[in-house]
Amino acid sequence: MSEGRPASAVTDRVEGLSRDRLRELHRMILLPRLIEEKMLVLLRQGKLSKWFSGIGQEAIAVGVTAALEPDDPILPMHRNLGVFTGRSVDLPTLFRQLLGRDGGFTRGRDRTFHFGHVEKHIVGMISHLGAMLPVADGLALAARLKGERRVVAAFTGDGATSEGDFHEAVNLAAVWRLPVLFVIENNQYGLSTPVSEQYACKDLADRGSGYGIAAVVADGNNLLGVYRIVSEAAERARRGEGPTLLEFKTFRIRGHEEASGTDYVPPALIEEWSRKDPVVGFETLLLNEGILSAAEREAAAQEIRNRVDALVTEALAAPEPTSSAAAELADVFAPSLLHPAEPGPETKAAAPERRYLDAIRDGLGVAMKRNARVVLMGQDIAEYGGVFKATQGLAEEFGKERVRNTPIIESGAIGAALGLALEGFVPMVEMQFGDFITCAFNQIVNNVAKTHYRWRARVPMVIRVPVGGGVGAGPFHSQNVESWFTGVAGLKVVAPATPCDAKGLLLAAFEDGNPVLYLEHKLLYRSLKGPVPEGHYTIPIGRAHIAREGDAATVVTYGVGVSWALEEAAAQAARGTRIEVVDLRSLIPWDRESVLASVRKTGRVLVLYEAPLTGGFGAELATVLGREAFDSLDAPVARVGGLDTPVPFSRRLEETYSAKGRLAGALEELLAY
Ligand SMILES: Cc1ncc(C[n+]2csc(CCOP(=O)(O)OP(=O)(O)O)c2C)c(N)n1
Repeated sequence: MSEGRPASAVTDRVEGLSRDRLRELHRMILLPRLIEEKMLVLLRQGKLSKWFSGIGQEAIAVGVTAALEPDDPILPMHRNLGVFTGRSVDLPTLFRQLLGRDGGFTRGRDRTFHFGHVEKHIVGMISHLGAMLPVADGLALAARLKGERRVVAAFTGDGATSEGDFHEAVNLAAVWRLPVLFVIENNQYGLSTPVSEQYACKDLADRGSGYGIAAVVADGNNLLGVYRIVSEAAERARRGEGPTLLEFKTFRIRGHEEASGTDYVPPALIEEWSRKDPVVGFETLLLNEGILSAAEREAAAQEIRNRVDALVTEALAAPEPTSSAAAELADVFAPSLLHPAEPGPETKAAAPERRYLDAIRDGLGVAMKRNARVVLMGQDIAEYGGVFKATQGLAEEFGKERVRNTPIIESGAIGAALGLALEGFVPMVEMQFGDFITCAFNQIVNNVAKTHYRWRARVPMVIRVPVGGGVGAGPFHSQNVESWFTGVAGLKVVAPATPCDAKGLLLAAFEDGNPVLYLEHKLLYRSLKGPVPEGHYTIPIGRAHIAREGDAATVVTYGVGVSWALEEAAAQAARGTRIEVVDLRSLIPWDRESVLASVRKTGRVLVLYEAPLTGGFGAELATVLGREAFDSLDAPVARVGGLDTPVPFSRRLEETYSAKGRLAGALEELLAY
């Protein structure tokens, strides 16, 4: 800055930027400031419920947005209004969104900046800190796979750098040399916690060398400095030189959110940083350089204030959002893209016998051949073929760009898959064991599952989850995870019980165009064989299958439960009792009609599942059947599940745990009722 320069001095360029560009930048930084000032007034008037202020930090959001190309994806956080205004999102819609009115970007489904904007290449945040950082990796990978030179910028606060997702995302970007700029807005507080209680390194940028990537620490209140540094990092990324960790030092002048105040912040710090206000600093530079006059500055501010007032008036006049249950439910999933292509009985009869595991591998190969946008990710899935060998040979056949070993990350892999999905890819993530899906829980239930409902972006994704016990693998390699997810709106859940369904449901999951949890049973991998038609076919998601016909009672089950039920039905048949076995195949959505028809026919039903009894998915089935089939029932709905304990390691103990051992007795009881 050339302070003290005579006002008459006129410069054509500052830091290589033309007068017009500098004046444009001035409006870009002024607009979010003046909108925020208005928001604070509305807050005091009770017309706005909550506001996270970015006042004093605008140079970062504006500098990043201005330095990137319009089609470079940006993932802003809660103080980054400048990204939205910088990308010129439709302001009337934005104001209705900010003020929670009808006609906002999420139509009342989520708050303030929690939305993405496909045309503006903005992927909005969820509340959970850190969660968008691995998504940036996926967006960057998508750009690379498409051969585009786009760069992705992901924002994070200093506090959120303590989250696991931050580390997984930066490490993944480093290992894959992805064009991502991780932009840390270090405003020195995470809610009330000062940075001295958040991390122990001097600068967060120091971590860059630990990840093996470039890192820069710089003044975040200097708009032109931010602009230059981001431009340079973006150029490096476009040249294929990988990600950069950018730490911009700034300060949160106001409270964490307006209601919480700043009592815990030393006043001297606020005073010190108020003197470094980025808007005032930039204006002073422009005035000193003769780029802008005081009168022009005032005129620009007045014009923006008037516009903001009008936008607020218009938004506040809009009604509160309304909807119907049907409309809300309709947006949980994107319309399915699946065109059913079920194999006919002759095809099935002529099909070669294959193991369940081979059917899965076959399905993966067919999916990859049919759609070049299918990308597989997971631990040890490339040359090694996965711990169960479900992906064996695929890296050789389709290349390592599409069959990707990830570091040992679950959350990061799902986040990256979300980024790929948003760019039109169809990612599949293999959980090495279903149990490890807990490490990806947040990404799945909060990020992946809710995206379509919130802002209608399609998320095609398959998460393969090797589940179940019976293999002596103990409490951390044997669990059934379905009930952790079936209560989460936005996820489809399938659980094939046969090799034919394993392939057909997998292909359906790839083609559905929504997130699908595909629960494959480890015990069945090598123990179950059956006909598997060659080539492409699908089994419709949401349709049950009568695995054995009968009239005395119905067993409704899925996954390994189908094998158990068929075994028991065969034993009953030998005694002259015909048990009907309904294989659910899909849990979400589940086929109420077929199950109810069976139960109404037999008048007795037992719901069987491998997971612990209490709170299992079968409890949902039992409730619905108990009510809907009440008039046809000759006995109360029976339910058999695992013991309410962790899955024990010893095989003997696991037999005690397993629902299998209690099935015969429960069925006898049901028949005798
Ligand atoms: C996973 C998670 N934990 C806690 C919170 C609650 N929370 C919201 S913002 C915030 C502070 C964030 O600090 P920082 O990342 O530095 O960003 P800043 O608010 O300072 O911009 C906290 C703790 C959250 N949203 N998500």
